[in-house]
Amino acid sequence: MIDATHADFLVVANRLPVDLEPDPEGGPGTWHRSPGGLVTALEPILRHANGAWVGWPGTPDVDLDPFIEDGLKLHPVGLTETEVAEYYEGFSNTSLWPLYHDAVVTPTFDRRWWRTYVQVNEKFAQAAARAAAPGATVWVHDYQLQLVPRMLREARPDLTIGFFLHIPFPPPELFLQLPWRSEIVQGLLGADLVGFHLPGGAENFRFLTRRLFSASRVGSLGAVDTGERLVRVGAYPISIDSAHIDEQSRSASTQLRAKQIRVELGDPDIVLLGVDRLDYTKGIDIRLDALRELLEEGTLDPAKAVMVQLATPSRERLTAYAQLRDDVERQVGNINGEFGRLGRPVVHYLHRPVDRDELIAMYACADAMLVTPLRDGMNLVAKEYVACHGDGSGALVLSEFAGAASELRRAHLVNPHDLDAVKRAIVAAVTEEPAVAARRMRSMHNQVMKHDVDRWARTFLDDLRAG
Ligand code: GDG
Repeated sequence: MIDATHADFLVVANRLPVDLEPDPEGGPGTWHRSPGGLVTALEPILRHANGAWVGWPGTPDVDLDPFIEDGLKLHPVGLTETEVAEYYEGFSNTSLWPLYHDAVVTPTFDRRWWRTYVQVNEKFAQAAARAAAPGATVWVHDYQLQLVPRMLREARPDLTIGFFLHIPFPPPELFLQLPWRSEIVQGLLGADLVGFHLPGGAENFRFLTRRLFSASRVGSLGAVDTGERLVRVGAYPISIDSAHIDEQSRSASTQLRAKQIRVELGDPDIVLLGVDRLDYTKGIDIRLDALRELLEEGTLDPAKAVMVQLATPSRERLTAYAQLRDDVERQVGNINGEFGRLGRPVVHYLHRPVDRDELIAMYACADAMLVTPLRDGMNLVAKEYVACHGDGSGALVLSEFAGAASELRRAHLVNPHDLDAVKRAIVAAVTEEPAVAARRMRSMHNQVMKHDVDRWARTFLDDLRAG
């Protein structure tokens, strides 16, 4: 058991940075670090600043005391099976997730889910209030916890509170559909600094504070005046651990594995790659449609081009996700049925996570990366691919509707709703003159190397503390 009252810096996120693997014998289970950019970026800050992390351990109905894992202080928030179903799968992922992604799937609004969302946000706020030292800095993350800033401020007015949204903040006309729109905006206004990936999200939020609370007026430096306090609002595009990925991609073992992967794929001339959580916002179906048409019309030769699609399982209990899996797998089956040969499928589809080293080797191997979301807050996959191509090889096809498009301007940018444009972009990516392609890639690589996740975290926290 650790002293739960003394963290000077606190991260509050839906998930802890560890996963509990249950023991089949009924024992206490074992913890595994869940790799991710956020943990990588925040770990050194947590260690040096006497930090702690508040989050759900990922398994329902377990009640755990605060504990230390690999030197990180962790404060688990226990959730019941019903809370997971209503707060996480329901309100977070069936109401907010589709609404914030342009309603590409119709959001469902359910009053019971909302009540559970309020109740669970209260649990997180109370856990944070218990864990924070006097005057501590607290950084709350993402759409599952938008009420926490206000709840925490009410409990602990001494704290400095930041909030960062990892997904897009939607245009006001969509956001205003939400029956609890005022409560959400009020919740966020409990923070001292509210951060979004892009200036557009920050602007949407500022507009809503004026529209919903006419007393608010916009102050200087992008701040909102609530009448009681100034809340700063800004854009902080997240990034990756660029130096580490760059170095790993150049290592002899990665280069060797990348060559092996190409051989395992049948030594094709062209390797196309997609890497996504299996999510309906990611446009996996769009790139498969584009591939199919390019094969049908003979622009791509199935004997020379393959596509690898890594689709990591995600939110599998939700109907929209189960439906998407069926649709994508049918598309893959159709393409392979029509254009594959014995031992030579055109689409190599994996529906399971691969380990980090293998993923980096896949990036290094691919001639073109296809990132075609209908809407995406940032999309780290695009940046990871670019970080793996410091030698100027490769090409990136990137949706204009991914946040990453605002930084990776030299990608083959495309409107994912325009199938012909997606096809043209794929063809351009695999046929461009190598010297021109290398200039594009090097310029994007410079951008990603300069703007890494450490810079993102430090900029946000410096601004938060400067207020
Ligand atoms: C949300 C926002 C925003 C994927 N498959 C495997 C694997 N991954 C890793 C990737 C990447 C991460 O997962 C996915 O990040 P994205 O940014 O692409 O997408 P979301 O999961 O939707 O993230 C997004 C992000 O938050 C951060 O703010 O950019 O817009 O939607 O790092 O590499 N990693 C491993 N095996 C896999 O099979 N090891």
